[in-house]
Amino acid sequence: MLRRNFLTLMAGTALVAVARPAFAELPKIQKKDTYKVGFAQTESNNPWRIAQTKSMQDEAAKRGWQLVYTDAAGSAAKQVADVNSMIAQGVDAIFLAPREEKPLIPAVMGAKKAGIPVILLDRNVDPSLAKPGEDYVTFIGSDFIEEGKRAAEWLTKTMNGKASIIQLEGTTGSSPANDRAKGFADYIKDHPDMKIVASQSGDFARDKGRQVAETLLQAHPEATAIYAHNDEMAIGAISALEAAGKNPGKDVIIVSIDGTRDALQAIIDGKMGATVECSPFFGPAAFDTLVKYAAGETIPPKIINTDRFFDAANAKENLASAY
Ligand code: GYE
Repeated sequence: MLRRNFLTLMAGTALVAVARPAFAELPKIQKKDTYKVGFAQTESNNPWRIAQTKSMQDEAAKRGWQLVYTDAAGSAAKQVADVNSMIAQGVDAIFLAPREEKPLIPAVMGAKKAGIPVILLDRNVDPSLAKPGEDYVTFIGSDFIEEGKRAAEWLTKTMNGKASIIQLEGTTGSSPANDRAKGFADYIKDHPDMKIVASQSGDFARDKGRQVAETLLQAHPEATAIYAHNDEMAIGAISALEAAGKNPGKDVIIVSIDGTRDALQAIIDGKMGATVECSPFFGPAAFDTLVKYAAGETIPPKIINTDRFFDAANAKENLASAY
């Protein structure tokens, strides 16, 4: 009996040790002419995701690489399973857009254990649980804290330092939702009349954003501004305002993030104030980074995209090239 307990305990210990090999090195990748790579997408319910997927597929086609593409359909658990299936298919490397910061850690560690390098695209994982240069190669994406700050700065100026703000948050537990909230809050801290009166997740989705905005506007009819963590929720908020008999762009000022075609059109129509660009075009940078890594070059822990800013001054001239 005792011995059996001891053996079970040992088996359990061994399992834990295997799940997070503390000292194992970042997997290497051989230099080859073409690769078979995986791209694990989070969901495809918005123009940003569709543009990102197309950018990856176009780049793979251009280089003649094989792309194993999966769509987690909004489920972190499915995304972990998708990565496991890529590992089983023996891909050379995995591009992962981790839907949430913590639940995707097992996927990153599983690939590392299997000797397959991972490059994180657009979203990050919890930095205390997995590290660039150790557990995955690097993170390529925008500076979400900066995006939140830029949105807050524009809103503060436009509202002359006074606003009752409804915040529509992105997917709970995702790095852009966490950091866009933080950047915005950090900026308005120094402006005491800029107040967030309500804040709730709309899961980065248009219809969820509309529903949440509807509820929050009923509870806070005094709101004079909406800060949405992405354009899809901002467009949802426009519908909610109109349904409530309010005039978006006049009664309530909207600022958000992404730079989609619909958002630029809403700016041109005067319904939305501004949007901070967050580029979804990752293909060239993602594939270039893998090639450099295979060549033995040192890859920085973060590769940050440069993003523009759209408002009434430049929305029109950028509409045709928007996604
Ligand atoms: O803003 C949003 C998408 O992770 C940066 O996710 C990305 C965000 C983007 O669904 O529209």
